[in-house]
Amino acid sequence: MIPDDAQSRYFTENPTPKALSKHEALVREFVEYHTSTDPERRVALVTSGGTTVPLENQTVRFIDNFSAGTRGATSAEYFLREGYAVIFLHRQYSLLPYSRHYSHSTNCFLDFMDDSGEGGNVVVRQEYQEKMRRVLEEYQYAKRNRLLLLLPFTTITEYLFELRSLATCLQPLHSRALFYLAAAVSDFFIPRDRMEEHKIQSSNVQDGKKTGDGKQLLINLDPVPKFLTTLVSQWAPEGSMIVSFKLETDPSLLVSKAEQALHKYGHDLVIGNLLTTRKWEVVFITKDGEERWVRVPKAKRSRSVSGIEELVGMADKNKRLDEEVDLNG
Ligand code: 9Z3
Repeated sequence: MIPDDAQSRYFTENPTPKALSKHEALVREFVEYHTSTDPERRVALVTSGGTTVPLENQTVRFIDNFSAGTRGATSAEYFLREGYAVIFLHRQYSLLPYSRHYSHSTNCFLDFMDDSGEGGNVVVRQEYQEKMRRVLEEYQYAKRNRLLLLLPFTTITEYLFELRSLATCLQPLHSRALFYLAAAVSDFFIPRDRMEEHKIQSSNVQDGKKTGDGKQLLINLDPVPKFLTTLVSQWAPEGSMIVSFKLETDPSLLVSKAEQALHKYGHDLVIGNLLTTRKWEVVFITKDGEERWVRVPKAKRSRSVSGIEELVGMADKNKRLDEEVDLNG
């Protein structure tokens, strides 16, 4: 399929990210390493976190969204546990696999320690030893075996350039590549040719009717071209699996929007979630028309650090679910 005009223009009219060629080289090397050491190894490209829309080229202000990167970072751990090598394309400073357990603001890592070790040495407190040892073991295993590649982005434009290039770098993997697109992708952006170079000055804003002193800052955003069609038909290796997420706030729209996305882009799976319940329930919309809800039972919600990602993995593999997953939509 030929990319539409908006898409080709997007990549010619917006600047290539500075880190792109370095990231491409890292991904090629990662793919080569895993293909040569284990030809059966599957590789997941997990995208995670929010994408910013800068208002100025020398950016002081930007539009952002809420995503903390929990879904992506948590899911990456489960992919690694299932034997995948993971390329983690994430919003800079959002949550990362493994360290996410100790980086949440309500969960300061210092609270996990005290100075009760020999000679006053700082040690992990007794009650956290077991879990931290398990997390540490998994983290070290991933590091030792070069199973996790961390690549940061910040803006929506960086994200899209990265996605296009990295998908192409995964071509040698054929059906061993999996795309898991959990990043919260902005629908709107300011094209480079309309972006202010320097910090927008309050004295430069236009006359308007509504504000006290008659000034308004009017921001004119363009729609971000829809890239999933091209990812599916051109960038991603043939036979690879592509999973996207659909986020809504209105429950009455979620399923229909997720179904629309699946039909429009023709990929493998859309996982739908609502902003307020995303940690406890998701809906799988599959190619064969199935609508399958996965829920963390109420009693397990507050203490669930692993969260729904663990259940999603189980549901996906059709394992015996018992009372872990409530599948009644
Ligand atoms: C999601 O729906 C993710 O599950 C969340 C995860 C962003 C809700 P957190 O990072 O949140 O755990 O706080 N991602 C949305 C993906 C998205 O923007 N999809 C695009 C769309 O819906 C298409 S790829 O149009």
